[in-house]
Amino acid sequence: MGLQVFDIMLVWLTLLNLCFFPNKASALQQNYYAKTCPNVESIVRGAVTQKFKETFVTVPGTLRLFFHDCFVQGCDASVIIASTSSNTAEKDNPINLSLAGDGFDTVIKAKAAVDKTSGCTNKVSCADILAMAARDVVALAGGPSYAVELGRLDGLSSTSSSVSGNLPLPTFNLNQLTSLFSSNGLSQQDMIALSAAHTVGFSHCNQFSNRIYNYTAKTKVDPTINTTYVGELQSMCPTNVDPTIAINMDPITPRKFDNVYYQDLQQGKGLFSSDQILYSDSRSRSTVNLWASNSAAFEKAFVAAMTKLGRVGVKTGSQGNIRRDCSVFNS
Ligand code: HEM
Ligand SMILES: *[C@@H]1O[C@H](CO)[C@@H](O)[C@H](O)[C@H]1NC(C)=O
Ligand SMILES: *[C@@H]1O[C@H](CO)[C@@H](O)[C@H](O)[C@H]1NC(C)=O
Ligand SMILES: CC(=O)N[C@H]1CO[C@H](CO)[C@@H](O)[C@@H]1O
Repeated sequence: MGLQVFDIMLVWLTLLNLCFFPNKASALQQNYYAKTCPNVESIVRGAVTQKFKETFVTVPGTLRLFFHDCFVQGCDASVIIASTSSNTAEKDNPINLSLAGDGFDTVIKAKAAVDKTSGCTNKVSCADILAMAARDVVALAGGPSYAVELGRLDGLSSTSSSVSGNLPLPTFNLNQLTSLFSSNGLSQQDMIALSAAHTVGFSHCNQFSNRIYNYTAKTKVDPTINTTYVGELQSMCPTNVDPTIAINMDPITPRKFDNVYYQDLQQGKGLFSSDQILYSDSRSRSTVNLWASNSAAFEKAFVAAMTKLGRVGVKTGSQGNIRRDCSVFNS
């Protein structure tokens, strides 16, 4: 009898929760497409694997695209929208500059593979395809795999102006990083875990050149950088460097999704101030040390953080739709 009362209360609490927090985790579920497109995950994985065989760049490209999507107006594929003569879209904000074309292409190709499957046409959102693809590229590069929550709709707006202030800068310190992630419902631990995405991919020299040439008026080189690494960075990125040159962010295992990112930080080989600060600041150092030595603990934290990232600002009901073309709003 007591149990039944408890059960009824639980149902009520769940319903109340759904009413008041419609965009929280409850909006998403793992088997969201079980009835409409049951094989969606293997279709997306197939397309992403094909792209991965063509170019490794799909790994960092797709992972970063997911992050930039979620932090600007939520995970709603607004980052994929192309600009038109009357609208400058998110992707054309200068901070994107390096969003790799291969990330966009991965989503477009996976969407095409889904849409050509009978029954699935126009049933799966671009936002969900990006969330699945981000999960798949991590696994393809040797990182953890995990069940991805689905049920996002595609957003109805995308503006360059909405980007400003919503993405972290490589010069951020721990307080700035923590507060930006916190405004998206992510903890400092989540932030430290997600930063390990920099275990793959590239950065343009201008993103960190101040650290190796012009740190402060008095100190040319950031004293937290490993002296051997400074020399390597200076030779890869000379002062008059072609601005299109990009270098590996993880100097040790650039094509493997692993916890070597944290070992890099222990040796002063974090590329950005925002990376190295995670070790320099005593408040986050113990987490870096733990994950540098314990890959399983890191992977667990990364999966939890990616799942939370995937819940940011999710659109449901009249807030969105399922785009036919991921780069264009439905007309
Ligand atoms: C913590 C704060 C973060 C800052 C300040 C930051 C900043 C940057 C910058 C400046 C670049 C280099 C862009 C370029 O010059 O090409 C970059 C690359 C990248 N970021 Fe982050 N990022 C952060 C967090 C994240 C997160 C949370 C993810 C994903 C979960 C992520 C994924 C990536 C990836 C994969 C690349 C490589 C892109 C490529 O090779 O195409 N970053 N990031
Ligand atoms: C170094 O930075 C200062 C201000 O931060 C700037 O005025 C100066 O032009 C920079 N020098 C070089 C060589 O980039
Ligand atoms: C700097 O890097 C070198 C070689 O890559 C490494 O042997 C050394 O331990 C590092 N220094 C510090 C302080 O971690
Ligand atoms: C991939 C992409 O869309 N890059 C754009 C980012 O923003 C810069 C500056 O506005 C554009 O020139 C790029 O084309």
